[in-house]
Amino acid sequence: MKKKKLITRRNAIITGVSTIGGLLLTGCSKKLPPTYGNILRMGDVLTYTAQRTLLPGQSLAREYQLSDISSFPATGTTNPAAPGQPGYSQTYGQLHSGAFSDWRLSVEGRVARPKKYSLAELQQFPARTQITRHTCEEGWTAIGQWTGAPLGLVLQNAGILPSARFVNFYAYDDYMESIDLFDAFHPQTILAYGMNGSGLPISHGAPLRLRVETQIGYKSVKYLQRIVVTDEFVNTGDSGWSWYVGI
Ligand SMILES: Nc1nc2c(c(=O)[nH]1)N[C@H]1C(S)=C(S)[C@@H](COP(=O)(O)O)O[C@H]1N2
Ligand SMILES: [Mo]
Repeated sequence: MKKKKLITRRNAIITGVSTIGGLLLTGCSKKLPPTYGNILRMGDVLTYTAQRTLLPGQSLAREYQLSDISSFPATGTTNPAAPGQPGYSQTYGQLHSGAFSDWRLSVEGRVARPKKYSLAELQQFPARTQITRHTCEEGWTAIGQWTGAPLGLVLQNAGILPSARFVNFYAYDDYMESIDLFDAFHPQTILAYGMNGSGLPISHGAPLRLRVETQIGYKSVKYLQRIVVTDEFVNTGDSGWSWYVGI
């Protein structure tokens, strides 16, 4: 019987480690994270390098069946419309009072056509629905169904420029995260307005959240306000969390 070669997480990390030397020698910076050299973010080098080496194509995260959908806790900010709650935003409160009809997603930075998209406009992009497992750094996972516009299509619509390298996401609760273009154009990276067949509830990021299925839960920014495309890495590494957290 032929032995199947398993790519385990451990193997992946080992491969990553042995590759780093090679990458450094050849000066190939494409496979090093932008946080390279930051001692507090050394873990990025392992996960980023391992993933970029082992998954050169756009491998999909596992998708599940409707019957696999589980209960889904809401964490971090769960209601920016509520005064006194963590992440409260008066602007968000007003938008929520108006059923988000005045809400717009601004797409700006290194794009030829900066734009403010309404929810209706985002819903006109060919929608993608996916049932995936969310993994939180706090140690829980949950399976949910997400529907939204592929981020890559929206970026193309705004005319992403050749110099673009990172996509930064800003939320109403002052939360911020960024991803590189490899993850931004991943087919499962979507701007989600639907969850489990309904509109996105407030607790899960209404009216629009990011879903990055190739990375850990904190990359999936809720309550989106602004997307800024940059040609330089914007380091907001004060949270203590790694920038790159592939799963
Ligand atoms: N704007 C915003 N996005 C956020 C957070 C947050 O506090 N604010 N928490 C993150 C974390 S740590 C996780 S695990 C998920 C939680 O998503 P959920 O509340 O829908 O389960 O959202 C991520 N996105
Ligand atoms: Mo999380």
